[in-house]
Amino acid sequence: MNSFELSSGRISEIRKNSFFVRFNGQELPAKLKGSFYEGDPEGFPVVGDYVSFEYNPAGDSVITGVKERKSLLMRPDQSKTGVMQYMVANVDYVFIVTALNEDYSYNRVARYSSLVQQGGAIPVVVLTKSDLCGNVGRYVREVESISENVRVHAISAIYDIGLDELEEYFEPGVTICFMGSSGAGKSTLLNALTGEETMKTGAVRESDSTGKHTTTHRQLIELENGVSVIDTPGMREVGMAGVQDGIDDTFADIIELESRCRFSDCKHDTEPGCAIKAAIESGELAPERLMLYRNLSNENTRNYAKKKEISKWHKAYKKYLENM
Ligand SMILES: Nc1nc2c(ncn2[C@@H]2O[C@H](COP(=O)(O)OP(=O)(O)OP(=O)(O)O)[C@@H](O)[C@H]2O)c(=O)[nH]1
Ligand SMILES: [Mg+2]
Repeated sequence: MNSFELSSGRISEIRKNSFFVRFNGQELPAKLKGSFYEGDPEGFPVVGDYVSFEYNPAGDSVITGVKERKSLLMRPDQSKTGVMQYMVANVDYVFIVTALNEDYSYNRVARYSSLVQQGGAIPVVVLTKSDLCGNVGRYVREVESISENVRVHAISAIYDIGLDELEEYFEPGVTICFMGSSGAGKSTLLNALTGEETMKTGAVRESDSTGKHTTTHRQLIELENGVSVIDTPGMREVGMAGVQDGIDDTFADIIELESRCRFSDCKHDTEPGCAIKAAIESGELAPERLMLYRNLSNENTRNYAKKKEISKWHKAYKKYLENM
């Protein structure tokens, strides 16, 4: 390839403002073309993006464009400013990795499932450390009860239990992203599945079973079988913002029931002909699932309002600067 020829590759890693582009089995260091900084933050490349770039054999190549995305996962910034953080793109499956100890949370699985479906990927809950749990079946059933759109597998990476169930996802051309809390066993699972020490792993604190952020940045690895995997650092919080469709997909049965209420604006309170109340009475719908659906939706609406407020403020400030 000649220097400065336009090629296309895939973003494998981002460290501060240094980008790495995977091209022909190499990782090329790259920078962004200046115009990216004037555009929308959503247009910035993230790990997993396919990009066009000008090759520079002697130094940084220059990323000139981002190709259309098949999926894009995002979450609200942790500092609760209402700004979105774009995480990974072009992922087919997200392994929502949750350990079968104090890490396990019904609520968090629903949150991950919502953001994954919002982004256009398929959520697969992987319950790890099954060797430490005496009642694996109970947790599998509980995850299954959260959403009919979520798949679930219980595994032990250390004792090689259940790993064969995950093979069906490893089809050539597929991209799988591993997400979950620090210490949940994402990197250990990745190593077990690839049969080599691809990622560093770390011990967890005994006091609360959580990890110490052994993996510090997102990284895309291309395996020999043509599958790409993305390991990510542990996430502490999964806030809800801009993911109402994803929440509705997770709780698709509730949306379906609502459509059967006699009144289209039914509050499921005292209205006659309420399908939600009838489903709770018959035991078809668990009241705690309805509560979870409402809580996640309310949080999503609150954060969205905050985001709009910030963008209004941003625009006003820009106008003020322009008129100075
Ligand atoms: N008993 C048991 N321990 C496991 C299993 N999988 C992982 N571990 C242990 O859990 C600890 C954390 O594993 P990691 O793979 O580093 O966790 P991680 O999710 O990658 O954590 P971060 O990189 O910090 O986000 C390590 O001590 C692993 O040996 C398992 O299936 N069973
Ligand atoms: Mg890790």
